[in-house]
Amino acid sequence: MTLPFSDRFRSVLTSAQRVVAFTGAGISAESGVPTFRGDDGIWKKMRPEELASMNGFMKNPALVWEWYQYRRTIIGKVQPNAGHRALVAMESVFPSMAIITQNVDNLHRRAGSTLVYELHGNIERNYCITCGATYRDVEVHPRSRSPVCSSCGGLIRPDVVWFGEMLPEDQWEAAVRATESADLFFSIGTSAVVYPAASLPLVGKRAGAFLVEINPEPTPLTDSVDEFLQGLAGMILPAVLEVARQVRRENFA
Ligand code: BV8
Repeated sequence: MTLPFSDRFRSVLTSAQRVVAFTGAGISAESGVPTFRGDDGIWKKMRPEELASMNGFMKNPALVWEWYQYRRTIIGKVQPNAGHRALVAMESVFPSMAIITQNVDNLHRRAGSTLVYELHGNIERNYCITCGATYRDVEVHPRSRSPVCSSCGGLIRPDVVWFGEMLPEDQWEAAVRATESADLFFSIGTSAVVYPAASLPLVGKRAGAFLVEINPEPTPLTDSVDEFLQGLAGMILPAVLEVARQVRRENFA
């Protein structure tokens, strides 16, 4: 697939040294994982505050567990797609490549990406809200409110960041450092509305990165980017990879 990339973008692909790919639910859509806010979005039916907040969890832990088990079932059946795989291949094209993801589906790691910062946690991990004991797989019994901790009897919750909760400090600080030193920053498959994660693209641009957005539709970020590649990540990222290999081969031949 040949795309009309601008000369500026081609020149940046030729010289880029430190690349960041900031991703949202859209990069997993072609794997079959529903997004949050799209037409098929999982938040079309339920209010996010009910499902992705501590208040919502304490009010109805069974409903929140039902939602996360539903998402775990979907994620357990899907595979990384061509978009995830192109980002893995870019690790051998650019000297430094970091993934900063808002996704909790672990698909970047399963695809083989080696440097992944998870800003909103990981759906494969759980912990006890009382003693902090961590759990991988938990059994959710239909009639129980929530799985409970075998050590202290506290409620177990998914290890994801809910609304009103701080992002994991180590992941956030490392993501900001990578963003501030990037010379090429991709914002891929995100509606760019959830903060503080959504502040990263402009932090990168202000620090000097060439800012590229990949999305089938415009977002609040689109007017500020240097290159808007309108389309599906699974189509566009392999094309970006191909052009990057070609221009760097020509340039370093
Ligand atoms: C916090 C749980 C601080 C995990 C989620 C300003 C500063 C700081 C905070 C705020 C602020 N303003 C408001 C806030 C509060 C809030 C917030 O941002 N609210 C928004 C909605 C207004 N932020 C928070 O609460 C954060 N915490 O700030 O704490 C604090 C705390 C205490 C005291 C003081 C301060 C926590 C945010 C994390 C919330 N957790 N989910 C889970 O279950 O997954 S949010 C949820 O949205 C997911 O995590 C998801 O990752 C995130 C972003 O969504 P997207 O990934 O962008 O997905 P979406 O469906 O929206 O868009 C998909 C896009 O893909 C679309 O554009 C579509 O066109 C595109 N697409 C579709 N198909 C494709 C595609 N693109 C490419 N290819 C395709 N094939």
